[in-house]
Amino acid sequence: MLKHPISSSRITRRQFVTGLGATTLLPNAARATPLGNSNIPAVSSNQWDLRIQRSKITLDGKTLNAPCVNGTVPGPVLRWKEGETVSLTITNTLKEDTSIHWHGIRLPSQMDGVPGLSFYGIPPGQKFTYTFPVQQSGTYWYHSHSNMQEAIGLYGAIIIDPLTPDPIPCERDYVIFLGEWTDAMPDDIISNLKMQSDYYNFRQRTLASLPKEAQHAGSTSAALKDRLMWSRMNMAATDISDVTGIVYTYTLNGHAPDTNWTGLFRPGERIRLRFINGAAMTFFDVRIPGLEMLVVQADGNNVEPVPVDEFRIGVAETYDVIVQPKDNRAYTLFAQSEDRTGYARGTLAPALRMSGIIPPMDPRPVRTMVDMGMGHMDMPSMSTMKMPSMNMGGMAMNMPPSSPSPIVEDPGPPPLNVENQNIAQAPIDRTGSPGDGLEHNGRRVLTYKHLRALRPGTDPRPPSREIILHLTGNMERYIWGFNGRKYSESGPIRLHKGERVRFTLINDTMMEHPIHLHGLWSELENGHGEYRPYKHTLISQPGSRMSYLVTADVPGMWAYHCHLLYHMDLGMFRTVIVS
Ligand SMILES: [Cu+2]
Repeated sequence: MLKHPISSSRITRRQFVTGLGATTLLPNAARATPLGNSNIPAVSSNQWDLRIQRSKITLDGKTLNAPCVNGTVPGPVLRWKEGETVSLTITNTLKEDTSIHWHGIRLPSQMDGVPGLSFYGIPPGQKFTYTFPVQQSGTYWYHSHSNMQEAIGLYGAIIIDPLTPDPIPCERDYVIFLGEWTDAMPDDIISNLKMQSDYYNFRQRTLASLPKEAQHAGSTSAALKDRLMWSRMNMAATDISDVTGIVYTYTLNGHAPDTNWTGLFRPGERIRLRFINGAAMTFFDVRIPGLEMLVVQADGNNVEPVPVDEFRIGVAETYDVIVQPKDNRAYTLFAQSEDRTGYARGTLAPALRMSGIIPPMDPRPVRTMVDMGMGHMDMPSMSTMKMPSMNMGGMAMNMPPSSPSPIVEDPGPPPLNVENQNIAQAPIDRTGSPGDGLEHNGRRVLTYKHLRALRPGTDPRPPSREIILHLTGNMERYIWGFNGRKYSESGPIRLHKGERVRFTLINDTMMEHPIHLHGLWSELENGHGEYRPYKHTLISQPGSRMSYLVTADVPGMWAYHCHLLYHMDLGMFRTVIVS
C-alpha cells in the first residue's frame, strides 16, 4: 500500500539515532572541551563580532557544509546584561543573503532581522550591525530568518543576566540546546512532503498493530470502526511529526546521542538547565530519570516554580529548570521526539565519561477525535475546567464585570477546500493537557495551566478587540495557513500602536503548531488572572481553542508565524503591522 522511494537499507541505517559509532567532528575550537560550544561566557559582553560562514560539519555520519556562526553548531552562547545596549556586527561570508533574528527579544523592528519585513537582509560579503537596548532577562535564542539556513545549523543561545538576581541561586548553569541534524536538504524535504505527506512516516497502523488497538478501543470491531473513520476522513491517526528520526539525528548542544554531551556537578549542588528547542520541526518530551525538575522560567520570564518529572518543549520555546542531584552518579538528560522516532540525550555526572541508563522510548501518541476538534474525551482539562476562574477559551476570565466586551473579528469556520481539510466542530481548552502522548503516563508533566507569572502583567487593560484566527492546512497537499489561506493570499493583521488585543487561536488541524509573534509579548490566558505568563511562542494543540493578550507597544512590521519551519514556509505566516 505504501510505496516509499527510500531503500530499506537506508531506513535501517537511519531508523533510530543510537548511532553506529560515528564520531562528532566539530571544529577544533568546539572539540577542545567535552562541553562543546555550549559554554556560557564567564561575563556578559555588549560587543559581539559574529561571522556567518560555511563549515564542514559531520555528525552521526551525516556531513553538511553548514552555514553557521563562528564555525560551530550551535553558534556561540551570547551573554548580555539587562539594561545595557548591545552591538552585534554580523559578517556574511556566504554566497547568499543571510540574517539573524533575535528570537523573543523586544527591540525596534528594524533590528528584528526578518528580511523583507524589518530590514533588507545581509548580502554576501557585507556586514550589518544590530544595536538595541536590552530590556529583559532570561533564556532566548537566535537563528537565521533567511531561506532554510535555520534548518541546517544557523542558530545559537542567548542568556541575559537580570538586573536583580534570579530568585533561586544556583551553583551551576548550563544551556541545553536541542536540535536536529540531517544531510537531507531542506528543499528536498519539502518536495518530498509535497509529493507524499507521510513520506517520513513509516509507522502507519498495520495488521500487526490491530490487536493492540483493539485492546485500547475495547474490541476489534471498535478498533476497525476507528480505522474506518480515519480513512473516510482521508487522514492518519499516526500523523505526529512531518519529518522524523528516519532522516533526523536529534542533538543536544550539537552532540548526537552517542557522543553524549556531559555537564559536571558535585552532589548537592543546584543546577540551572536552560532548555532551548532550536529544532526546525521537532517537539521534544524532556525528562531526567531520577531527578525532579523545578520549572522556574518559560520563554525567558519567571514563573512560580513548578516541580515536574517531564515537560514538552515546542519548537522555539525555552524552559529553565533547576535540579539538585544528591547522589554521586550520572543522570541522563532524555529528550525524546514527540513521535518517538528518536531522542536527543546528554548526561549530568560528577565526572567525565560516566553515563546513566537511557530509558526506552514511550509509545508514540495516536491522534484521537479530540485532535480533530470533535470535543471532549477523558481529558485532564475536563477537571481543570471546573476551576472557578475557568471557562472555554479563557474568554472574559480576566475582565472585571464592568469592562466592555471587545469587538470580535471572527472570520467564522474556514471553508473546506484544497487549502483546508478540517473544521474543529467543538474545539476545547487544552491548556490543562500536557499534550498528546503525555496524558496519564504516571509522571508529573507540565501543562500550560501550571504557568503562573511571578509578577502581575504590566498592562492591566482589558482587550478592546479580539482577533480570531483558525490554524488550517491540507496535510495531503502539504499546504498550511491561517483561516484557510496561504500567506500570499492574505493581507496583514493591522494593530494600532498602544492597542490591547486578544488573539484567539482555533486549531482546525490535527497537529501542534508553535505560534510565534515577533517583537511583542503574548500573555497566555490560562486562568491565573493578571498573573498571565508572558511568552513569545505558544503551542496550539490540535482541536484546541486558546487565547492570549497582546499590547501593541512597539511600532513596525512584525512576523507572525508557525515556528515549524516548513509550515511557515508553506503558508502559515502573516505580517502584523503596528502603526
Ligand atoms: Cu505549524
